[in-house]
Amino acid sequence: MAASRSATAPKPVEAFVKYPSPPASNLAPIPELYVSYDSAAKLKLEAAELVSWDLTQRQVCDLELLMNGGFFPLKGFLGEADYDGVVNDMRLADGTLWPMPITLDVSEAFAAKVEPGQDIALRDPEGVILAILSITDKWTPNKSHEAEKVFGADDIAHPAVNYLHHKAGPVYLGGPVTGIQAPVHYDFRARRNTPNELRAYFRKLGWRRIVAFQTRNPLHRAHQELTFRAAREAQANLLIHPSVGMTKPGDIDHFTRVRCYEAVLDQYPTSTTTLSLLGLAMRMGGPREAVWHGLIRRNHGCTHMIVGRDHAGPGKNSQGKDFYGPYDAQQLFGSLQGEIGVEMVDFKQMVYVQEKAQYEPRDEVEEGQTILDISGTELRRRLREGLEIPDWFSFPAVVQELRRTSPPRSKQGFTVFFTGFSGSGKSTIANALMVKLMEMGGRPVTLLDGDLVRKHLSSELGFSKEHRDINIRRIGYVASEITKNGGVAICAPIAPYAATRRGVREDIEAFGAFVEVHVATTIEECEKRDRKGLYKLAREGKIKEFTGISDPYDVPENPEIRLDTEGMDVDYCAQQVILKLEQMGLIAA
Ligand code: PPS
Repeated sequence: MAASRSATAPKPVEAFVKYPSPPASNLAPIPELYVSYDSAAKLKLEAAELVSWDLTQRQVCDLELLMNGGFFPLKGFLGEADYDGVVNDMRLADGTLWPMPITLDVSEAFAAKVEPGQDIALRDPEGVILAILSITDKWTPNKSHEAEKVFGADDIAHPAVNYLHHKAGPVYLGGPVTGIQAPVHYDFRARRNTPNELRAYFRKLGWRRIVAFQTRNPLHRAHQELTFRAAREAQANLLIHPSVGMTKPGDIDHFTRVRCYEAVLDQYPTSTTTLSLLGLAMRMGGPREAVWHGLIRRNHGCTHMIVGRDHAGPGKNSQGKDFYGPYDAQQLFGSLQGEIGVEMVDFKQMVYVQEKAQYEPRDEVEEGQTILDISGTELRRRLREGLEIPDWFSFPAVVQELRRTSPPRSKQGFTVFFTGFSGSGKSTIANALMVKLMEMGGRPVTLLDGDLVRKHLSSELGFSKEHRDINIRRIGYVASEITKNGGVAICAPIAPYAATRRGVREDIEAFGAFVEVHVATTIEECEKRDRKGLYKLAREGKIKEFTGISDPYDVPENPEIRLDTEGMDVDYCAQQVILKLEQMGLIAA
């Protein structure tokens, strides 16, 4: 049983003072939850004795903003009464506006080990102790209700709802946090600022009016025009404040984005513009998220915030319709801006007017003028296929950065995943394919053959469902790393379970194409060939759990290719795969 810190050390004052409202001026320091440097060293030793929770990536982001005042007035992860208020009415139990539940979700097994009244250590994924949570509440939330109220629908097409149901643990712990140290970031350190660092910077430069621009995308010309106009309209200095914690799955990674921001920074007047990175884990919660962003920007010393079209939009729901109206966020923000403490600078979508060779808000374009626009999806398609991205749309330096990390498909990594019975011909065709791809050159090719993997990676595994799944997930992991780094992975296991194959597909498609090849040789033909004599042994019961004889095989429903090998030579089969790769744009014609 873990010791309770309250029994051994006084609670640090900073974490428990009630701060009813933000400082009167946007330039005064905002309260943080960190203890002093000396107390931190002492507390760390005590915390090492406590039961500890290893924070997820999202929880690290949330904790950092809790500790540095970015989530002021929160003093920790929400307890149940505050959670109920936030979920149902966007308000903490004392009535303060707060639209987003900031909760510490944990597993059932961990929850069973701790009780309210107990202190636990919060560690980052490397095991570094960042904070102590003094648990006041432990409860099992109704996640569907949370999804409905906070995100407007219990629909897993919404990234945050998907996260809630599939990634977040089932039990929430709440209570005040005592900050020991900030999470360490090794990237773009000079560009990361706490709310108090930004406030001090604004103070130093004499900036009293600051308009924040929140973004999760690279800046193109439309954004530049929007930010220029916003700064002019608000007569304010500009803070480009991109979220670099977690954004929408599938977004351009923050490393690329920050290089893009840096590339366009010299387009802005240095004396009135600055760039700072915000380690926020976004939820894509549209209107509620906009209000949340406003509070966070207020805490960072901003007086204004730009709210454009479809702010923090999650995309389409499972019926193919938008989750929120394009200007819902502006409406909600506008109705609450007095309480948020930040004035909204609202904009309609900016579009390029060809005749005027300039950007304008869509609602200001005169009739008969030609509007040009490139959507995010279209931009990704052009990058993928190596097509032109016009100058009116973006800056050459930005396009160059994007092309570096999003090369056309013919230069990206991919995985060819053969599946089929033992003796179906998977390995032979996979080998032929490997040689053909090596002959073409261009990318490194790795063959992860079933037998070889079992020898080198999975030698301790047998053929139970559990072991087969572990084996395939290992292959999938290695293939996803190869794909991520621009290589070709050719896998050739039996992989009898559709659900496991689907999981591997999802892992790999995050980095490149997944080409499933069903080697559809019938079990009768495989048994007739019986090249390794295994079918005979399986029939005699000397090999157990033999796929197709005494173990199941889920026939792939929609593979990219189905190869019928009977009567076909290996070369022909490998060539069919090459043709498919060409058709998918994975190898240059
Ligand atoms: S799995 O299900 O994907 O993990 O199987 P895999 O790693 O591809 O291993 C299949 C090879 O192991 C040999 N073997 C068996 N196969 C199926 N069932 C049982 N019980 C079994 N025992 C041994 C067999 O030679 C398979 O090789 P291939 O290359 O498929 O013929």
